[in-house]
Amino acid sequence: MMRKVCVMGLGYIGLPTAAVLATHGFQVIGVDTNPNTVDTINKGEVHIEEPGLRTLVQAASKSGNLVACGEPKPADAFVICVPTPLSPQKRADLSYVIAAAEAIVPYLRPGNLVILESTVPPGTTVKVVLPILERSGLKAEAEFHLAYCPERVLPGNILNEIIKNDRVLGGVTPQAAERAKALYEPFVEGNLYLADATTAEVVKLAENTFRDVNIALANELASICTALGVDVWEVIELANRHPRVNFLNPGPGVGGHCLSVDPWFLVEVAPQEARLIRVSRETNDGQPKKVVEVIREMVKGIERPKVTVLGVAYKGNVDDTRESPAIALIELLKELNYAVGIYDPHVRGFCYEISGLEEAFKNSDCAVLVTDHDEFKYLSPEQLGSLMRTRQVLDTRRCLSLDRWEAAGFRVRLLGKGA
Ligand code: SAJ
Repeated sequence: MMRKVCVMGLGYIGLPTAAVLATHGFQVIGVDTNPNTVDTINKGEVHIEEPGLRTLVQAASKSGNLVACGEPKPADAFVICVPTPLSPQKRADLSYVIAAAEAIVPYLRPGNLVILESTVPPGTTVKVVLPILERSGLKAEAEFHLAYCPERVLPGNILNEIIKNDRVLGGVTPQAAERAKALYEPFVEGNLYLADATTAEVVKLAENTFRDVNIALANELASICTALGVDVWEVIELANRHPRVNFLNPGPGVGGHCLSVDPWFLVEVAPQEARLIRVSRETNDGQPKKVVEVIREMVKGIERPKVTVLGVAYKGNVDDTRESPAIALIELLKELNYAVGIYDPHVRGFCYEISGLEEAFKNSDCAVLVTDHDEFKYLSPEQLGSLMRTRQVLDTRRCLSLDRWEAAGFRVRLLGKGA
């Protein structure tokens, strides 16, 4: 019987996982190296924005089943949910995974289960994590179990998807996969598919790569349509009426800690083969520059133009700015020596100053919608237009009702629609 679980890392994946396990009868020790995170969670508070998470963490914490700590404690299972950042050389930085595995070593006991959930290059579970855990003197297979069980949850809908989604459980041995099943079965309503660890690692990367490559295709189509003077959004809407076609949406670029990072882990292990994957990454990374080209055209002739950036989160209705295309976009605008006003109702900490809505629009020559937060649909073009020097707006997500903005005297542009 598994009762006690140590969740290593209390971020976007670890905290929801710890809270869900705790509200499904497990005794959970949430481990994080950041003392502020530990304090916040022990007060029943949360340090990240995710619908329903605060309530769940409060319930878990009140029940006594979730306790946060700076280091691990002996447990039946250890679940590693730490980040794997991308190095400047576009390779996986495994330092957090290695540190978490090393932290488990002194606590590993015969019969324990260790699960890696962090996204990693294929081979990491067997070649990196397993040898570290064996430093405990225990042997994998005979004395402890190790599995790779990738998360699949969509930020913004994590608590729903963590329960409902199917999962792939990749055991270093078939017994390890079976043991992993015993941990996930109590709370996962989706199907649980057993595989080997390396297969599960590739499955995770393949999923996010699929999405990234398809977004790159939409972005490339947007550039083609702009050159042709047609509207990519209309093209996609009509093409998607075909029973076997399903385009994703173009936009200002692909951000977040998953799609913009994970495909590189496949490039890392197979640089010769992963050609389409690399070009797709480069296409999506090139989108902020495309957006800036449109802005340049719009503000041509205006001296020291000011641009208002609406939204810096990597996607709508989240507070996460990791790898957000807004960062590259703002950098490019600053390089051009433009003044930049930034507004995002969801984001607190950011590398550039975020102001109030009115301040961001004051004397502006062009507003550019980067993130499709719901709030932006309800902005008043009349009110904001009266603050601006030049009434212009560029929508990179087809989020705004541009008819309304046009009626308020704006010159409007939609990314992917030829002028
Ligand atoms: N985006 C577009 N066009 C689209 C869809 C998305 O430009 O049509 C952009 C978004 O604006 C954002 C980026 O792509 O900048 C990524 O957003 P997303 O909503 O596609 O995905 P993430 O990064 O929030 O979550 C993904 C999900 N993966 C897949 O759908 C295959 C999620 O299920 C994974 O668990 C998550 O990565 C992860 O943690 O790996």
